[in-house]
Amino acid sequence: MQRLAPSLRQDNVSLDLISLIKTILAATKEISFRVSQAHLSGLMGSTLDENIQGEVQKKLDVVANQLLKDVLLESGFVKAISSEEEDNSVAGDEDGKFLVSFDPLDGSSNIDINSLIGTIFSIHEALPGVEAGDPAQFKQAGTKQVCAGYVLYGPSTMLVMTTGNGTHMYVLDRTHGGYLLVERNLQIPEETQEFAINMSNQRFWQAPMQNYINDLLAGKEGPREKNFNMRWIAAMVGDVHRVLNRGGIFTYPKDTKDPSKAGKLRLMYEANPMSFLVEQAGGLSVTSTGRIMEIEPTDVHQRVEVILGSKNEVEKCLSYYS
Ligand code: AFP
Repeated sequence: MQRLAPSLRQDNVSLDLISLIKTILAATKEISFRVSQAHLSGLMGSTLDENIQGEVQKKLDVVANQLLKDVLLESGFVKAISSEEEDNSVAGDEDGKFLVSFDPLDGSSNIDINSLIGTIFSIHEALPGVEAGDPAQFKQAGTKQVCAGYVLYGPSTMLVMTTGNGTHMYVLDRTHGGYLLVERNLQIPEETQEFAINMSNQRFWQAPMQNYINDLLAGKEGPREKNFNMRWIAAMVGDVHRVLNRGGIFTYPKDTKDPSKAGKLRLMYEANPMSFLVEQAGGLSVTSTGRIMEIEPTDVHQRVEVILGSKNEVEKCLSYYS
């Protein structure tokens, strides 16, 4: 099985970007270890703090964030970072070539039940002429990402990553401590009979999403003339991993549950990196009005509605909005 660096060189990834990716992955190996030991080392449960999104931070959120922040800011490759757990973007090296946005532990409500969680990251090139401390660095669309990926802390620790040459999957081999390539060029099947949505929000959705889901639920006897299955992991990283591996549609639509949030998921460190991975695997990733990766960001913590997965099913869902 191929090791990480040769697989990236095969895709003509620059040495600087390879070094940055290795830096991120060094932190994920430590996070993977800390997650596995959390019960034994007093890292379960919540802190007394909230992040800027008003969510209570888990102890592991804080540890994972600090690990990533420290290695990235010390690396010399990074001009600035933004994280779900940081109020604002954080300046790094003025000469750093890259910007990294990350969700250190996605799905943190799963921590306490030993269920799927993961780290999501997105890399852009830094803007020359814009200072490291200036949040305007991050006002770059998802189409400008040079790398995106996630590490899933499940039964295996898995890396799924793209640098724009397909979406590849790796497994952390604990015998030598590195990630090994297990599948090149994941391809999402165009058709599916599986959907993922938090059904408890049904009454808050807009009419088109209500109608679409009602038709899926009607099964063989309904207009879709086939039965659909439903899955919800409550960690985007786990749901997208399933979609990348066996197809499906995943959505967190706009709802009126909390008028201050247009959608729940965050553009910069959830929706954009997942969109890059999904598109590179032949799927679609959109809002009800357009491609997610074309959104010009206005804020590092901005939220967005997300509909992604198997191409034909995403198009079908969109047809309910037109
Ligand atoms: P955290 O990163 O704060 O744990 O949020 C996880 C998440 O944003 C996303 O990964 C899930 O798809 C979604 O929340 C789950 O939302 P519900 O709590 O509504 O099921």
